[in-house]
Amino acid sequence: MAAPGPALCLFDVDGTLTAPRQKITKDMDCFLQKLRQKIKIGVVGGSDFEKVQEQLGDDVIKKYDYVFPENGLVAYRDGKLLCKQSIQGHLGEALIQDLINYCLSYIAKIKLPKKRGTFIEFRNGMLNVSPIGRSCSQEERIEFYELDQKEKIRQKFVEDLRKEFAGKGLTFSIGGQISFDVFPNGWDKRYCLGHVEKDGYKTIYFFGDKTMPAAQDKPGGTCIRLMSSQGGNDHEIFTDPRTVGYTVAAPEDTRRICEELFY
Ligand code: M1P
Repeated sequence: MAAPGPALCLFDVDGTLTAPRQKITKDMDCFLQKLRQKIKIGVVGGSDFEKVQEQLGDDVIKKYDYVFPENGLVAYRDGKLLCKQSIQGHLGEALIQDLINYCLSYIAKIKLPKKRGTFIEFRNGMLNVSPIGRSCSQEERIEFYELDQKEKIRQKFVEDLRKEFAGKGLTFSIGGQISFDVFPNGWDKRYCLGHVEKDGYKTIYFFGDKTMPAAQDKPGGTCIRLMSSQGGNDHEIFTDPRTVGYTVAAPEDTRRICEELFY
């Protein structure tokens, strides 16, 4: 049963509202719009705004009270842009270039069954790094993901980066299937809570699929989050005292829990 008072439901996207990097189903879309008649709803994803739109619809900012791409480093409320962070402004050009150059040369040295294009996606508040390249097909994506689970390609890559960039205040976060995100420490999904705090919610529910800890955090230093079978980029917001967290296994699970809580 939901707690009394004004409440907000915040949902992760991949694995929580949709299959990874896929469009939301009609059923789930309708369900969320009905839920919105009872409670405010928002989404917080690691992906950038274009990908959130691809998955949740071009009119996503009209369908959700809050839309937080890139962990909330880009933020929309009530259909309007609230803010956009700048990673280059925060880290400075020298560090950004060292990071990009290092990643590109690391990728150049590894042999994979397939390599495609867009190895680094420069976003507003983060860099997204993909050893296979973001322009791979869906089949190539799954092939890489299965290989990565066996050979820990991304895990080894972020372990290496962690050593190389120790003390630079960077987080390396594996949240999806073919890539990892790099951003300043603290710019994880908790970042979006700063935008909703002042709106006076008594309860902020959070639903995510990658909520398990997988962390080796070094205060003030480099933070690395390694993906265990379920660990990943929802962990910090899930355990934050400002949220009531729910772990889900798939969109159907999200729906079931919402029905139990709000109907
Ligand atoms: O939302 C989780 C992740 O989704 C994508 O990951 P991938 O393409 O590797 O499956 C990316 O947009 C990533 O930034 C994001 O964290």
